[in-house]
Amino acid sequence: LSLLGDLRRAIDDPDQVTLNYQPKVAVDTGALVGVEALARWTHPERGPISPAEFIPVLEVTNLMHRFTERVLTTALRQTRTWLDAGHRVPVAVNVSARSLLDPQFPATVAALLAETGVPGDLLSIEVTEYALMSDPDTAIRALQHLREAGVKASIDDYGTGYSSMTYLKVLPIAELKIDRSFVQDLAHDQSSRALVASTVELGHRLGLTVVAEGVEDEEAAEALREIGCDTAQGYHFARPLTAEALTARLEETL
Ligand code: G
Ligand code: G
Ligand code: MN
Ligand code: NA
Repeated sequence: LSLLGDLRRAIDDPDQVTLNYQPKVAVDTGALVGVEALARWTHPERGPISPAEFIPVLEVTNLMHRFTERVLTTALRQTRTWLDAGHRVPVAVNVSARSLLDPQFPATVAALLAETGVPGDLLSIEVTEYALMSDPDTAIRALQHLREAGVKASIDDYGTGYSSMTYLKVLPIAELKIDRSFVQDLAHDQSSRALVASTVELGHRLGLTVVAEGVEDEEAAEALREIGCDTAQGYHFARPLTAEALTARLEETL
């Protein structure tokens, strides 16, 4: 039983690898400000396999590049479909360290934007602190190239990795995404609240947008409003949705 062999065959199969889209909303109005694309793999015999299980397998092989390209292609085609239907939906794609540090990555992104005709400012990438810190010079160069194409970068799971003031100073990023471990108990835990409030202030002072992920209840949403966080994402607002379900929501709010 080889997960990697199965993955190699699954990557280009639209029945096996699909994307869900989880809404990101403005904390003050609840309006949709974008979506995060999340990969889903339905194995023909084993059923659904979580990205938490298969991404680490891909990450140690060059197959990761093909997978990232597949996810970007699917996400940008969907963004194009929404644009054609009159919906401007910024999409965020998770990009692993291996893909971000691939010297071809910025050119691949630029080519996919050109091919789909999606404006670069409708795409952002979510990268972890680990991806940024493992080879900061290469990461900075990649982020600068992407920025020239209008593509913004977000630090995912912020606060759980190698948080360093040095990289906040030098990295061309646009957004901090506070890890859900700090958001889930925000309303009841004074330390979490202090950490989230000071991260929001730090982000704002650096000119960054701050997103809270893992917002699961109204109490956390209310605390984020009091703190002045910009954007929220989590089951309280919406679960990751199929493209069809997200389209239905977009049509509802017209
Ligand atoms: O969607 P879910 O919570 O199961 O995702 C689990 C983990 O997998 C998260 O850390 C998420 O960032 C990651 N993930 C989901 N989709 C992708 C993807 O397309 N590429 C990469 N690199 N990671 C992904
Ligand atoms: O690492 P990353 O932030 O990309 O992970 C996103 C993951 O978080 C996805 O697997 C998604 O399914 C999950 N997720 C999204 N909203 C919530 C939430 O409110 N609570 C929890 N526990 N997980 C969430
Ligand atoms: Mn993410
Ligand atoms: Na995250």
